[in-house]
Amino acid sequence: MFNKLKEKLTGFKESLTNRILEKAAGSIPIIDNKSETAAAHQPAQQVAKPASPELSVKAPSENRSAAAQVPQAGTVHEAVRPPKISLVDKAKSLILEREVIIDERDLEEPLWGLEMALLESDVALPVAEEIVSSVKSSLVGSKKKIGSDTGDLVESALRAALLKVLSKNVFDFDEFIKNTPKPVKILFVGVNGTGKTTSIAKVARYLKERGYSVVLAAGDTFRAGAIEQLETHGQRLDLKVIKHKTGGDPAAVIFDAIEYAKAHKKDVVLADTAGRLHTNINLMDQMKKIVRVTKPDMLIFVDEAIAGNDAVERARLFNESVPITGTILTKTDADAKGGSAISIAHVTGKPIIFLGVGQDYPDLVKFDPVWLVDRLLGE
Ligand SMILES: Nc1nc2c(ncn2[C@@H]2O[C@H](COP(=O)(O)OP(=O)(O)OP(=O)(O)O)[C@@H](O)[C@H]2O)c(=O)[nH]1
Ligand SMILES: [Mg+2]
Repeated sequence: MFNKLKEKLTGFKESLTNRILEKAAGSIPIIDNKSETAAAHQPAQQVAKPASPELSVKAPSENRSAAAQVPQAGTVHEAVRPPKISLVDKAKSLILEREVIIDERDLEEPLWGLEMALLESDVALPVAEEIVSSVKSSLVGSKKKIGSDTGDLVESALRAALLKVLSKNVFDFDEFIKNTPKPVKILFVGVNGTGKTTSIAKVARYLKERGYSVVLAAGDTFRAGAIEQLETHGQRLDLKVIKHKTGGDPAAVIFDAIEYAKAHKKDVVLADTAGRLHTNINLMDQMKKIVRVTKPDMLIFVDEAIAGNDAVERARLFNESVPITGTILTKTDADAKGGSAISIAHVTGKPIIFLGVGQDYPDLVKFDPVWLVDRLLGE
């Protein structure tokens, strides 16, 4: 899940962390490996710098007190010289507990890299810009204590920026079901093959597990085999499926399912619909009619995470046509990029309700920004 984006975010964290360390190190004299080697080969009595590289990595103030422990000139010989250490390691040790002021120039290049990484991962441009600008504003200007926690500093700026974007429009499905008069009517719409019917089955199981009674409405009267597909789920989950014949009026089927639910005191009606492209005016008009006739409490747009920007754009257009309540983003298990998951709620102004994380019934995760950010940042 989101592996490519995860790698890119790790790359950003590392490049910015190193940059901050380099900056902090820049103000401190570093004895490089060449001069050390040269010094070690000088006659012992000419060695002016501390003879041990171990001492050379300490901060100047510490060096003064450490000077007392320096072996006297003439006692250094090759056999006891510790192994060479890299400049970066030296820098890290030198700047432990120091403070550095991070300015815009330090961030320019890594933030440009971050924006590119987000865009390549199908994060929508305004969302990528918002993430970059939040990271920037949380890092620029302030004095930061630099030490072993420099990586944490960058990570928490990134975490806060992602959480800010993802926490807009959060929606509690369980609370909504609990507080809505029964039967709660939920209509699932979206383009072909994105996982509408599978998501209905997953949500039905989710609701059953929480003690609700569920009726399924076979509102995809268009695609051959669609009614049978829903019936199979109904049998497996032991649920009533209300159906008409293929080619029938979907609004009428769903209306009947609602009537059935009212008569039998069922809690929730989950209504399937045929896949439709947002560009097909007739099918979009048909969807509007279904909404007009059945008055759903929730209109869930279902799309697949792997469609990236396309999924975000389709969500935007469906929402313009008939206001959606939110999205179920499926196939996140197969999505390396993660961009649609980051962008879709921001672009539509409507929440992600669930994520589909596999093909089985339990593979449904109630959307939680912290859960997603933990995955994006590789925890
Ligand atoms: N890996 C994975 N596959 C999924 C997920 N959700 C659905 N699928 C698969 O996607 C395929 C299409 O699922 P359907 O539920 O039939 O999709 P649909 O939107 O109802 O399709 P149409 O009715 O033809 O428009 C099936 O093979 C599902 O198993 C998911 O979260 N992860
Ligand atoms: Mg279907």
